[in-house]
Amino acid sequence: RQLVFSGVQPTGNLHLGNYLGAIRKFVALQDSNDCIYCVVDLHSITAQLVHEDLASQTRSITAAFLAAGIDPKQHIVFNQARVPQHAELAWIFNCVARIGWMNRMTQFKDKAGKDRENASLGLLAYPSLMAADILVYRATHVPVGEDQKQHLELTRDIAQKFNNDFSARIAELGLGVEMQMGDETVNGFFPLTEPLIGGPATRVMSLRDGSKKMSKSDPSDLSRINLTDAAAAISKKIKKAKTDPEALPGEVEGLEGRPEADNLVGIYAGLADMTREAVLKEFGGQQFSVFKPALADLAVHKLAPIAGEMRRLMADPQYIDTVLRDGGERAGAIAEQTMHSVRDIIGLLQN
Ligand code: AQP
Repeated sequence: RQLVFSGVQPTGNLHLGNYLGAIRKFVALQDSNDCIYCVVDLHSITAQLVHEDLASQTRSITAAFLAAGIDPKQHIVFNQARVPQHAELAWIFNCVARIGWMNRMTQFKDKAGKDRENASLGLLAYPSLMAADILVYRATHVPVGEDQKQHLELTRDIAQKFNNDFSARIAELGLGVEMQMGDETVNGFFPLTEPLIGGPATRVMSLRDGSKKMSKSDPSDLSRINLTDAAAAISKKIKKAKTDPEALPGEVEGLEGRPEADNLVGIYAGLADMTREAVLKEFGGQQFSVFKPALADLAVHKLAPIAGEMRRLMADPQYIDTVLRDGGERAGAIAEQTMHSVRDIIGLLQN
């Protein structure tokens, strides 16, 4: 079985991009994998240290995981700060990774903006912590949206450098595992984790601007559909979504150069579990005045039950805390095993 890990930051309302790009995949992967899903609260303080509602947002993301269908008994759901081994491994990875690698990350450039000297050191080291989140469980697969691809590549670079730098020690301690790298079989401690970025909605765009990613931090609420939006708000946002005056094309090639139309078709495909081709087979030649209400109905049909269940769960914060505590204990046991080996590999005294 593969070991799947992924995380979501408690930085605001979850939106359709987070759902289609990540959470829905988390749910689908449960049947045939062991899964660890984490609310990455330590990541959320990299951009803004003081969050008045960090605790309630952490519970809200947990509620979204459960409401979407993640089973916290079969799998592991917890918040990152409960397992200090994430931060410990991140520190070691800060010493493995190079500053140049971090400086090249587009998310850092976007989030730090022009005033880079004033960005937190944590924002620069964010990918190091993300690599630690994944590798402290030696996870083999990570479902994420397209925007996280570069961070996953960096995770592989860190794993590879650690494996190379300590290859003799890993072999001496008998801690290596065989893995396939292209045509070569290598022996390493950390796996070279594979990203799982597939399907029609790996990069859901803003409803107001087809060139910008749908994001929690966009100041315009009309730019995104929040998982907790009421049916009327979902319909209004889709109705107001930016489009062009043309009808929908019959073929996918006809979406080229039409980012807003492409985005709405992708959202429909993601929600209905169809391909873009199949959506256009159904709606090709139709005007947006026909397509948008159909999309709104579909979005309400898929999202309303999740919102209802989230509300029910949020009314019982003690239950959510129990889930996180139990998940934290189980995650911590695995993470400590890895860290015990890592400390031995590096030569840190611990016994
Ligand atoms: N627009 C998107 N389309 C598809 N997938 C997306 N994800 C985020 N936005 C989209 C995926 O959701 C998961 C959790 O994201 P996150 O909360 O950890 O971080 P983020 O990417 O920073 O999310 P936001 O909403 O864009 O927040 P801000 O506004 O703070 O930057 C990840 O797997 C991500 O790929």
